[in-house]
Amino acid sequence: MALPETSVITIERFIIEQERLYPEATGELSNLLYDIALGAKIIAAAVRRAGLLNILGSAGAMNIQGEEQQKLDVFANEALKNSMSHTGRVCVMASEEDEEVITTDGNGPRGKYAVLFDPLDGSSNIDNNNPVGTIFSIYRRLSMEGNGTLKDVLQPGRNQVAAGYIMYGSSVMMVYTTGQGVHGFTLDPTIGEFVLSHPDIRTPDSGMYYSVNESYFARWSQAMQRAVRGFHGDFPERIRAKNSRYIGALVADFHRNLVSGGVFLYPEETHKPRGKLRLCYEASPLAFIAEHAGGAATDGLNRILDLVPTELHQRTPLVIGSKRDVEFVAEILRESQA
Ligand code: AFP
Repeated sequence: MALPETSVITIERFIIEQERLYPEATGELSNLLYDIALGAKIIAAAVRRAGLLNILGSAGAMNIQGEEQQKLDVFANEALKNSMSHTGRVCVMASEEDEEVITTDGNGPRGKYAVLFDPLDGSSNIDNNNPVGTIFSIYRRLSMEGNGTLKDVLQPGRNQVAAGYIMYGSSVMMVYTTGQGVHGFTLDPTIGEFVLSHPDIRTPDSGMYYSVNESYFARWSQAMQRAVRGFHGDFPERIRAKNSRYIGALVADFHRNLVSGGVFLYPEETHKPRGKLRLCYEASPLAFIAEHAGGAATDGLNRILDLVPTELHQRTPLVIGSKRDVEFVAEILRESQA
C-alpha cells in the first residue's frame, strides 16, 4: 500500500509562509482565513452527509430575499458565524441569510476585519447532489472601535483585502486571494486538511465556455442577446465561439471558467431588472478573484470592483471571467448605446 505524501503544503502552512513576505503583518488576517477554512470543513462534512442524514429539504423559513431556506443554508450560516465570532479578529459580519449586519458576541476585543459571506450558494442544488459553494469577502474596518457597522461592510470591492470561495463538488476546494495570486486547495479527506493543489491560478484571456441561463434569452436586452450570439459563433472575427456550460450554482460555474477559461453572465432581464446576484457577497469577491487571476468582471459595462454599494443585499447584473470575453460583452453593449 502506498503511504501518503508527507511534505504536502497545507493551507495553514501556505498562509503562514505567505504572511512571512510581509514584515508588518500581525497574523490576524492569516488566522481569519484559517478560521474560515475551519468553518468550510464543518460545512463540507455536513454537505457530504446530506444524503445520509435526514436534513434534506426546506427548513420552512424564508430568508430575507423571500427565498425558502434549506436546512443546510441555516447550518452553514451558523458554522461560519461560530468559526469567526469568538476570536477577536472580526468586528462585524454580514451574510446572505441575515437581514442586518451581525455583530460579534461577548465583551471581548473587536478585531479590525469586516467579513461578508454567502454561506451556501446554489442551495437548491443540494437535493440533486449537485455542487454548492460558499463565498467570502474580507475588508479592513473603517469604523474606529467597538462593534463594526454597516459602513464597514458597504465598501467598494476594490478595498477588499482578501476574498475566496469554497466549492463542495466531487472534491472540496477552497480558492482565495489576498491580492498575491489566486491559490486553490483541495480538501484531503484522509488527513482532514486543505492541501495546495492549484498554485497561482491564471485564467485564459479568452475562454472555451460561456455560462448563462439561456431560458431567459427573450427577456434580455437586444444588445445582450447579440453578445450571447457572439458566443454562439456569430462574429468569429471578433470573438471565439464557445461551448455552453451552466450548472446554476455560481461558485461551480465560476470555478470551471476560472480554471479552463470562459465567461459567466447573469444579465438584467425584464423580470429581474438588476439581475439576481448580490453585489457585496457574490459579485465583488468573485470579481476580486477574477481580476487577480488575470480576468475581469463588470455589470455589463462598469467594473464591479468600482461599484459602491448602498444596501447590504443589493443585486447587480454580472459578467465575469476571461478578460477578452468580458470586454466583448461591454463592447457590444456600448455599441448599442452609440
Ligand atoms: P439558489 O441558491 O436559489 O439555488 O440560487 C443560486 C444562484 O444564486 C447562483 O448560484 C446561480 O448562479 C443562480 O442563482 C442561478 O439562477 P437561475 O436559476 O435563475 O439561473
